[in-house]
Amino acid sequence: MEVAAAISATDPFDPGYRLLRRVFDRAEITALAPVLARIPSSAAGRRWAGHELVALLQSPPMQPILRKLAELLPDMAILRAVAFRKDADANWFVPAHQDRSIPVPSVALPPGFDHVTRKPDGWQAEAPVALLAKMRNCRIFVDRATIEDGPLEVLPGSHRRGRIEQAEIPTIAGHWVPLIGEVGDAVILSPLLLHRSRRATDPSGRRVLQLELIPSEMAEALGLSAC
Ligand SMILES: O=C(O)CCC(=O)C(=O)O
Repeated sequence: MEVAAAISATDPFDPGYRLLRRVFDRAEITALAPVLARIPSSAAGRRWAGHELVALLQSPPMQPILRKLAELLPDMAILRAVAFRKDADANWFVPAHQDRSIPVPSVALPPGFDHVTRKPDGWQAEAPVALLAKMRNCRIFVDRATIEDGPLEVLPGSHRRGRIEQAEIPTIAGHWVPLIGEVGDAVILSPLLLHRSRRATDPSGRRVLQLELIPSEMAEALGLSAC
């Protein structure tokens, strides 16, 4: 027990997320404008998977971002990109949840996957917990996100519970942490970490680019289309 506590005290990822300040500089973020302009005006977000993702990842503004990402999270491949914007026209809230569904090439699911659904950008299915535990989401702060912007909130340590049923969530005690940050900050999260997002009380239009990563060798072994 003491050994376990000592190990977790030295593991900066132990809470299930890590907030990193000023990973990207302002010029790198400003260069993303054409990418982010593709978020529909009244919608919360825009997703890229499959061929569209390949095109996005090959675009010039993404190159400095991808180089830094490869240093932060080596030997991982990007499976999906999502851009979120929360403003006065799209001031959404998301109840607490885990991100358990990932893009899959077809309904012929790899072992351990289930709950396949068809999305406008392709198929997605719930991945097994052992795989999700190895995946990471990297959220890049394109704009400052203050407490008034309805920032992402996380429940530290909740990723260690594995798969959490929706009905169980209200019974889980803990202190929710708002992830507020400045342009160019980034947060790396386990997709199993419970997260939520409330409506903005004073929306300034915060945008986030989220890149969802899987260990490259797992992507290859499972035949998942990763770049
Ligand atoms: O950006 C947010 O506030 C919430 C996004 C979200 O729910 C998610 O990343 O799954």
